[in-house]
Amino acid sequence: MILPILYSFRRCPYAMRARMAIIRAGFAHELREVNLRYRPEHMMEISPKGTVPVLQLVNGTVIEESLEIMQYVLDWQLNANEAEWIKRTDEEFKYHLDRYKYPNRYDNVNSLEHRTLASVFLDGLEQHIPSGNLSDAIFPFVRQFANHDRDWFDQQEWPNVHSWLDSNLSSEEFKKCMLKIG
Ligand SMILES: N[C@@H](CCC(=O)N[C@@H](CS)C(=O)NCC(=O)O)C(=O)O
Repeated sequence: MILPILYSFRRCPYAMRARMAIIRAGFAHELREVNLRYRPEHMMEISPKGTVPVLQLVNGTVIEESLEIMQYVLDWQLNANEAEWIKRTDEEFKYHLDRYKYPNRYDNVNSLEHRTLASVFLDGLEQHIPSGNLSDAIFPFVRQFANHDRDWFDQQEWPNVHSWLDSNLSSEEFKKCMLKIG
């Protein structure tokens, strides 16, 4: 049987949100794990920008943005609040997360300053814990932030964020999302 193809990378937060949506929707597909150093020829043909996730439907349509994959498989129309939180996640939070985690990849970056700036986002999230699809779109990024220095993260006064993240990480769906293939 020919199935839609999902090119993915297990630890990529964008790919995780797409896989979570696919699991929730029960969307039948063929999962292809990608080594980002040696991207498959077919993936580069259908999506030359070279990022994961990429979903190719059976009719040949290619969806190459994680949020669009979520929206397609879940038939999800974002409301204004969801759109705003996703924008903040993908732009503001991700920007500071990358500089917190990988300061050496940038010029003149102080990792801890970016941890503080990323924390502003988490202070906001603490007051507005997301649910449903929105939660799936955000938590893989917060997971990455938390894992970078778990001791520090655990000491922060974000009780709602901590329990929200824990329940996402221990869910059956997330375990399925992180299963190793091949
Ligand atoms: N806006 C894209 C971003 C995807 C993205 O940047 N994925 C990373 C992996 S976490 C990637 O493929 N990086 C490879 C590269 O940029 O060369 C989306 O939402 O799907």
